[in-house]
Amino acid sequence: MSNSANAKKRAVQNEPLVTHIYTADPSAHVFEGKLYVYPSHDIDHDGPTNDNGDQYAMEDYHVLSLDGIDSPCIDHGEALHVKDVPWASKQMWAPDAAYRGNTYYLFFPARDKDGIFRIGVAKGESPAGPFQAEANYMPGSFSIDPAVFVDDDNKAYMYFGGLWGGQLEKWQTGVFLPDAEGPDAAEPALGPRVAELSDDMLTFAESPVEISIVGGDGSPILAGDEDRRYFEGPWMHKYNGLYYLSYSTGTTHKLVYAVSEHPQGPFVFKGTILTPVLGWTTHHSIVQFQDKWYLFYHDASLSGGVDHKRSVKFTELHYNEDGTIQTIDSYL
Ligand code: FUB
Repeated sequence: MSNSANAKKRAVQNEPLVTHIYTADPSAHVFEGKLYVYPSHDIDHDGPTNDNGDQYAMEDYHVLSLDGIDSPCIDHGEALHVKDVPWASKQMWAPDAAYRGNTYYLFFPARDKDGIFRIGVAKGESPAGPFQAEANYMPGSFSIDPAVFVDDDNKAYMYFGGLWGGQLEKWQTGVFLPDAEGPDAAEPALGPRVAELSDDMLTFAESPVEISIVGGDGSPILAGDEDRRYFEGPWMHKYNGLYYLSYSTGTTHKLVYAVSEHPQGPFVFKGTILTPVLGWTTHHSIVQFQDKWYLFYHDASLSGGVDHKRSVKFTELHYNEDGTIQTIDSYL
C-alpha cells in the first residue's frame, strides 16, 4: 500500500494506525497543535530470533502524524537512517522526540560499532523530520528506550534502560561488563535510569542515576516480582501535579505505573495500565491531546503474532478521581 493510499483511512481506536509498514514503540507528542508519533520501524528479515533481541533489526525511523485523533494518519517518510548515523552499526530501537528553542530532537538507541547499545540524538527543524544525527552518541549513555520529559519548569529529563537485549544488567558497576547478570530474585530489581539533560539537549547535565520503585509499604520491588519490576520502555507524564512513571514488565507482558511527587522519584507502584497484548513486547506512551488522554501502544495482530512485525495503536485512557489509572484490555 502506498503512503497516500494509507493516508485516506481515518485513525480508529485499537486498530493499526498504519498498515503499509510495521511500526512499534510509539512515543506520542503534541507539536504545533498536531499529534506526532515517533515509532520504531519494524522490518522483516531472515536473521535469528532470541532473548538478545536480534529479531528487532530496524534500520530507520518514520514519523507519523494526526491532525485530530480520528484524522487520517500521515506517514512523513524516512526521517533518519542508520547509514547516516556515524557512530551506529545496527538496531535502531525505540525512539522519542522533544522540542526546545525552535529545534526538534530525535533521541534513539542503537548498537555502536562494538555492539554496545548507546543513545544518540539527531536535530531537525520540523517535528516530521528529517533529522541530522550528531557525530557521536551522547557521552555516558548506555542501554535503550530513551524517553524525554520536559517539565513545567522547562527542565528536561531522559529516562532510559532495558533488561536482556537492552543490556542494562551489564552496567551495574558503571562500566560495561559483557558477562554480568541481573540480581537474584530476592534482591531489589534494577531500576530505569534518569538524568537531567543539558540546555542544548545534546548531553547529560549529570550522571544518570537509578530510579527506585517501591511497593505501597515502601519496600523495594524485587527482581523476582515479574508482575511489577521494571523491564524496559519507560515513559513519564505529569497528571494533577504528580509524576507518573510507566513501563513494561517484559516477561509478564504488562504496562504498569508508579507515582512520585518528584521527577526522579522514588516512585510508588500503583497498578496495571494495559493487560498483555498479542506479541512478546509491550511498549507505550501517554499523551494529552485536545483535552483527552491517550495511550499509544503496539501489538503484533497485523502480522498474526510475529513480534518483530508490530503495529502502533491507540486508545483513550481514563483516570479515577483518586488519580489512579483505569486498567485497559484493548481487546474488550
Ligand atoms: O523494538 C525493540 C525493543 O522492543 C524496544 O526497544 C523495547 O522496548 C521493545 O519494545
